[in-house]
Amino acid sequence: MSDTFPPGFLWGTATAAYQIEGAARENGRTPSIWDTFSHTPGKVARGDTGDIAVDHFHRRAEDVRLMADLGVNAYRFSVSWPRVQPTGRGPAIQRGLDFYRALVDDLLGHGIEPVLTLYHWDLPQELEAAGGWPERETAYRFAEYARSVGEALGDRVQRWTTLNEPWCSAFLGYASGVHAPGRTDPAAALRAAHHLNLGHGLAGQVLRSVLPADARLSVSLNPSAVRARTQSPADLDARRRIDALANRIFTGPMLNGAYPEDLFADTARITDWSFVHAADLATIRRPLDSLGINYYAPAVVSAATDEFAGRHDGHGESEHSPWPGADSVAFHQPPGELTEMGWSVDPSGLYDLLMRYTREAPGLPLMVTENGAAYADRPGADGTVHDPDRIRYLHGHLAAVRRAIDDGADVRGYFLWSLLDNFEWAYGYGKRFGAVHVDYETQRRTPKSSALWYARLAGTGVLPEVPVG
Ligand code: IFM
Repeated sequence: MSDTFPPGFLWGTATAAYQIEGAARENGRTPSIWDTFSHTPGKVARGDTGDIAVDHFHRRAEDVRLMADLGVNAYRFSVSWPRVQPTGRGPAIQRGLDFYRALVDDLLGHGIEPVLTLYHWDLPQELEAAGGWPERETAYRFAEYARSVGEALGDRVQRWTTLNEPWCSAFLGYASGVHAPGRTDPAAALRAAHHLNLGHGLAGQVLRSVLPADARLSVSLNPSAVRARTQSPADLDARRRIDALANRIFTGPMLNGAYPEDLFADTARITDWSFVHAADLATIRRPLDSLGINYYAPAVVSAATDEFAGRHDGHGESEHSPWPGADSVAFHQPPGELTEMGWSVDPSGLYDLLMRYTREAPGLPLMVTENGAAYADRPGADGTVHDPDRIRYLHGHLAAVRRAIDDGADVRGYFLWSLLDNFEWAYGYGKRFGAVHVDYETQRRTPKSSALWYARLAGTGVLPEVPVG
């Protein structure tokens, strides 16, 4: 296997607005569902919020210089919807757009390609008050917001992503409730999934009409590399159910213009899916220029026999399942090494997903838009931060990407999650995913050894060895 990546490969880092920006009440920004959720006692560990986060809003220039020093050639960030369109309707406010314009100009000035995500989970609270993603209207509001951002930044941003991980928005937000807005209504979660799909399609339509012809459109999914615990028919059926709810519910309409029939059957007791209008599917199936894949760990499932009953969750702690219609499925901890999130370290899941979408979406370039790991990193006495576990994690996953390329996958880029330690949603600041350490008291940034290792890779396109010790 070659350890050299193709020329032109994008080497990036990724972040999301609510996780890093802070400045939650500045320049006309209003609360998003995550502001409301994080300020609700008991929803986020230690009561952490994104009010200040890592103060990226004020440290933008420093953070871009940090990236330039690492030698990455791309940066994936998200736009905060309530910063540019505070009520979720009507004209965008210039002050909000100015921040992203300045960010993009800084990036371009350092030769770093901006990769813009429109929605990384921060729905304006006013839209949630009007019903949120379970309501069809939210998809139209999203398209209107996409138009404003497209018109404002289309002259300088070529790569556009509609949604980040719509599975999390729909099922962690509306079924298990571990994410904002914290609802626990399985029927609402399925409606939300459809309206996220519709929002993706409508926004894609609008973006194509306002962006230059060479703009590239994508979506970032977090498909589950789901495996059956045994090859028994019952365990294989458990796998099929989770595959439908995690993966095909999005790729079905987006890539093939149809929801899977087995999904309808599995969820028939929860909803009749009458909220899907006939014309929606053609809208959702928009030609994409690449498919973004976010990957951290595989899932192992079985039938929920008595022995395994109640292990319905794979994401966060809730008595409510994020898997509507899959009560008959149990989740298992795969054996082997775990990250600080309790997620297993298994690069073969990434390889499998890249090969799967190579087969299922022939001709569609792939991009690993998130991959990384949380570890309990602490500065040493000399102030440096050594994170050998993260280097091993990254090395293994990048080797899997390289192997997939050898085997025919058209992978065009890799984005390390994350540039900086940041607000890890319901876990607050307790989990550190950054290649750059952030001291949350002083906001001091210190590149960890993984950042320096990644810089060598970005600079040469050749996978460096894992340092010994
Ligand atoms: O921090 C998140 C990110 O916002 C979305 N993908 C997974 C990451 C790690 O949990």
